[in-house]
Amino acid sequence: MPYHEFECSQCIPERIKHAVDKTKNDLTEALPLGYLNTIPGTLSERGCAYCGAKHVIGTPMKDVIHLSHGPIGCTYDTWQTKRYISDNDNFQIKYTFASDMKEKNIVFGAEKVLKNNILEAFKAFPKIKRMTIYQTCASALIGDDIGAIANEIMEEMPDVDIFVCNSPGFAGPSQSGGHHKINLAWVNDKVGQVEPKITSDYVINYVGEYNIQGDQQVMQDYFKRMGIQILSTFTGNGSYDDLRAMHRAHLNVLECARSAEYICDELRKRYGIPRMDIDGFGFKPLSSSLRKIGLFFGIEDRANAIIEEETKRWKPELDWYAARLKGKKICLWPGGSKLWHWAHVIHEEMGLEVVSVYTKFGHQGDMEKGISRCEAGALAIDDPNELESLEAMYKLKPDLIVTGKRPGEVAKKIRVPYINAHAYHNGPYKGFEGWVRFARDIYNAVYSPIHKLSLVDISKDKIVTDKSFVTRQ
Ligand code: CFM
Repeated sequence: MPYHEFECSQCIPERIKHAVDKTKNDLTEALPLGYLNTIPGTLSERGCAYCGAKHVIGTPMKDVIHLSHGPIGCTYDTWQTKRYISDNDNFQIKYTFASDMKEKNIVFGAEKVLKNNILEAFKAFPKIKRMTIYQTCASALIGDDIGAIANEIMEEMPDVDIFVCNSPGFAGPSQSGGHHKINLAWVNDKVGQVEPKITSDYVINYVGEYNIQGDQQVMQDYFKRMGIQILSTFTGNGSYDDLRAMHRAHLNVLECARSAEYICDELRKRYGIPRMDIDGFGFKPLSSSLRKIGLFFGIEDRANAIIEEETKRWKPELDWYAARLKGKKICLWPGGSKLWHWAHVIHEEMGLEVVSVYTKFGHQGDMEKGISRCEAGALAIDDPNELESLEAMYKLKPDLIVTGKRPGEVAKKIRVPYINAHAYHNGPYKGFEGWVRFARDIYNAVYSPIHKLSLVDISKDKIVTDKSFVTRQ
């Protein structure tokens, strides 16, 4: 039965076209609406455009003081919820900086406060000479000129460089608006300022890769073994000055197109650097990605050698998990592009049945790719709220969902195990080894006995309340 035909006394009429199932024949009915403003009152799971700019793309840069110009809550609420690690002792994860705007700053302006904060931060960390500053709703609404302050500081302190990102929370329907803004700001303001040392005939920017629990480092290892120089990574484990040299790469290798296709397209237009979309998740997509890069540079043999070696090493482990996961029902509920990176390959290589896909902020094209890659009958939802995801779980009875912390915690209460799609559990999940780690986390989640401790069991025909375990009271 299609989702919108479920009996739902609280259904919001505008939401009906945001959920469809894959068996719809009429093409105009086959895709949920996507990337529209959230309907007020639906309690969306989305993040804001400030969060998309700062937290997804800006802050994985490793050798930088990342400062928010706004109330303390904006930076606190975007701090340490994702694990974008780095090889410089995780400076960018350990510290967060904010100008801590208060009511009086809203009335009288906060430019002086900001300037003092910048000086204080550089004084506290004298080895760090690079800074990013993020506008928030509060500082945008009162019109503080962050760019002017940054220029003043750079004149006073010639050894520092500051990047300003004007992407307040309201600059788009979701975090995706912030991705767009920071992509363009970086290419406009910073690319072309540093001349890199070229050490190979094969030079790439690795783009749309955020080093969640080490994804970038796994992939970097393959590229290095192929003799490829990674000029910069945008932005996981990436260095500020390397990213100012992006204009010198021969090829942009793009992982997450949702968040970073904009900068690739600009680099193609302005500097003639081609864009190649790749996929580091799953043995087959990863193998063809490495081969594709090899083909581009005429070093396909090097790619093949790595694929052969890694497959031999890791495939037996993957198959062990796949045999035990076969037929288990999974909901893939990430934010944007992971939905279509995972939908087909998790079925083909781990044997799982994808019964639902959703995206918090993906554009219509992301959903189109996602839905085309999963099984008939799968339920597709755009920008769901908590009630909708609960209803979907009751109806579909998945063995597992892969999603964020908020829906994940709700799922646990009704005996549905969850894996964190955004920060991972025991990642990295990219690379051959990473894909096996993902399978292992899924296996551990599906078979863990802990879920029986929940009060609600949705695996029964009716929702039952089993209180037998609370007899200690
Ligand atoms: Fe790209 Fe991402 Fe994603 Fe994304 Fe994200 Fe993320 Fe995600 Mo969380 S950049 S679109 S805004 S792959 S933070 S690393 S996991 S929602 S599916």
